[in-house]
Amino acid sequence: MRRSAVLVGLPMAALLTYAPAAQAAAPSVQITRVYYDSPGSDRGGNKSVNGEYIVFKNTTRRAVELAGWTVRDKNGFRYTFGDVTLRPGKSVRLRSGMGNDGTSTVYWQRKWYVWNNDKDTAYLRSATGKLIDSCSYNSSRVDYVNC
Ligand SMILES: [Ca+2]
Repeated sequence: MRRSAVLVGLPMAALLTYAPAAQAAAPSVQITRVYYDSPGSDRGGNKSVNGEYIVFKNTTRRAVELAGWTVRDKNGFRYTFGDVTLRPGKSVRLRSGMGNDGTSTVYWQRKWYVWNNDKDTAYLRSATGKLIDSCSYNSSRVDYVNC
C-alpha cells in the first residue's frame, strides 16, 4: 500500500512543479488600470494632473523591488521608480502630479498631464530594461482602461 501511494504521488509532484513554470509567462507586475482622462477639463493644476494615474499590481507571491523600474508613454515621458517594495498581491498607484510618495501611491512629480485622453500606450520595464507589461487604449469615450 505504501509503495503505491508513493507512485501515485509522483505525477502529482510533477504537476505541482509544472504549474509555476506555466504561469511564468504572465507578467510579475501587471498594469491593471490607466486612468488617462482626469475629471473635468484639462486646465492644469496639481489636483487635476493627479487625477491621472496608473496602477501596477504584483501578481506573484513574492515581494518585487521596483527601484529602477520605468514607466513610459508613447511620447517618451519617463518615470523611474524609487525604493518601492511591492508586496505580494498588492498594488501601487502612480499619479502624474506632485506629491509625497507613500506605500500605495507614488507621484511622477510632473506639472502637466502624461496620458493622452484619446489613445496612448503605457510601458512598464524592469531596471534592466526588460519589458514587463504594456497597456494600450484607443477611446476618448471613457476615462480609463482596465488591462
Ligand atoms: Ca490625460
